[in-house]
Amino acid sequence: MKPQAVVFDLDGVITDTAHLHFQAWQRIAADIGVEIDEVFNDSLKGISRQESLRRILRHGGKAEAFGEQECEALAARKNALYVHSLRDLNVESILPGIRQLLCDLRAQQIGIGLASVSLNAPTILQALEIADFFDYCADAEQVARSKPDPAIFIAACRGLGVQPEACIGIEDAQAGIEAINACGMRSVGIGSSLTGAGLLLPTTEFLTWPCLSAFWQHDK
Ligand code: B16
Ligand code: MG
Repeated sequence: MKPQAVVFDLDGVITDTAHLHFQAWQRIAADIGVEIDEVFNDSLKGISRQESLRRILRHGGKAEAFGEQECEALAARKNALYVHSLRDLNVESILPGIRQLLCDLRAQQIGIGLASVSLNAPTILQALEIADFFDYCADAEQVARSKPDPAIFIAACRGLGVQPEACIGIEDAQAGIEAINACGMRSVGIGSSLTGAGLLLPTTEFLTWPCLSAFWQHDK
């Protein structure tokens, strides 16, 4: 027995752009008198751009300080900084083990999907030169609710033409693990501080096809 598909999160699973998001948000936050640190940044992982801004404003006691248009302008400035910082991304920016896993999944004829809330996901996959591996990438623009809502994972499974129960989802964020579990997929967490993952691996180096296959069969 094999899973019919594996659905990947992007940031933190395929490549590590969390520090680039952080640097961009830190600049924007500083401009409006809000201080954020790496610990706070952890709570933004897997969270959409607009929701991240709302959390930053709340964190700085400025939840009501900006109108809708000003928020859109702040988010657009953050994105411009972030996109600029992506210029150095290349094939070497793929996290350890991921390329091999994509090759093995393909050899096993297992569907490969993406469930990232990043609107920059297509650009990033192209820069990493792995876009062709993906059978379906859920479009974050069409998903109104951020993780932990399962909508983005459900959209990925639907696009792949498989039931969530027949799939594995891989995430590095707590909100993402909750999203995977909520739609009945089997969850694999990357990191040390996640709760509720069906399988927890310290880094992507441990994320291999034999490991996923054993998890699937053991958990069945
Ligand atoms: P963008 P993921 C998420 O990616 C990031 O973890 C999160 O920090 C970011 O705010 C979000 O993408 C939106 O990204 O501003 O590029 O649309 O983990 O879902 O792959
Ligand atoms: Mg992530």
